[in-house]
Amino acid sequence: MSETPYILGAGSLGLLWAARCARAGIDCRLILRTPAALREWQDRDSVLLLERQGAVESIQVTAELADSSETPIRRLIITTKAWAVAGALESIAPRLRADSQLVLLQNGLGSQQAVSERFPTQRVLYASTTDGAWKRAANQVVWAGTGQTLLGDPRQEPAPAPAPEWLALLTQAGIDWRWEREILPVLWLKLAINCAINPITALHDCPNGEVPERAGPLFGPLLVELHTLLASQSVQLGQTELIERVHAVIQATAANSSSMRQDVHAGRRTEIDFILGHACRTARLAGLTTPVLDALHQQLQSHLINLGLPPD
Ligand code: KPL
Repeated sequence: MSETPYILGAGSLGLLWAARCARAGIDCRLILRTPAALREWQDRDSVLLLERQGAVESIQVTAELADSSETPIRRLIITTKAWAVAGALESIAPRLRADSQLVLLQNGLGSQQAVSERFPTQRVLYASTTDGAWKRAANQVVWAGTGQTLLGDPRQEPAPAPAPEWLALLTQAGIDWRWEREILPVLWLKLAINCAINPITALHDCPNGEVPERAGPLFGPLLVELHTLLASQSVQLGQTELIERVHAVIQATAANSSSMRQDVHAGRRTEIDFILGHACRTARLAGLTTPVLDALHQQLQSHLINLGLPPD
């Protein structure tokens, strides 16, 4: 059976993982969205530039379109933005088989569950990564920081399943990853951290380090609401621990621009609906009252509309 991993989504993370796989000798394929993007890629001799601490490495990566061939795809890593997952997967769906396995690397929550529902026979894994990268050009990625990737299978029935063996390819690529028996609490915690940081950075156009000061007196109540939300989703974490985790991320990434601020700067659709939107909807369904979270969501939506960006 073909173990060739395909990477769907040529954003910063997709390029980074493609580069890391290819430089380790893994035969991976990058799936591009348009014929123009593929032509451009091939005009550059299929060379992907990986930049790290000022040094640039040229790596050959084969790219194709979803409908370039009928070869079945059995290992698919999806690295698109959360709002692009459904459309991107429809384009590749004819090449998936019942035994195909999908790895989802999106921010927030909501897009993952939609994929699990759309592809009920395939094994769909969820992941969360702290790998840092940004795209300098269509074929150039800057590797800003080595993080860790947590992967897991959200299906717990009939019993939590072990990691599939093909994930050893990630180890071969030098990707630091760990199998999580319960991946949903990991994604919920990441979502809570993103709810606390990303909207404030987008609203105030500030780096992560300025978040507590810019958020002002509502920051404490926001974290309390996020803790209540996590508790309603069976995430076992004390309130103080959540507050400490949020502040630790703010400190560790103080000089960074959050992904949402980067999206706004690039005039790109943000992942607001998969972060704040999902948090507010889940709070409603759980019967919680979250006035600070709701107000933040509305404020951010108005801000995005004023900038000419979609509010979802
Ligand atoms: O994940 C992030 C993001 O920007 O989306 C944080 C943790 C806020 C780091 O920037």
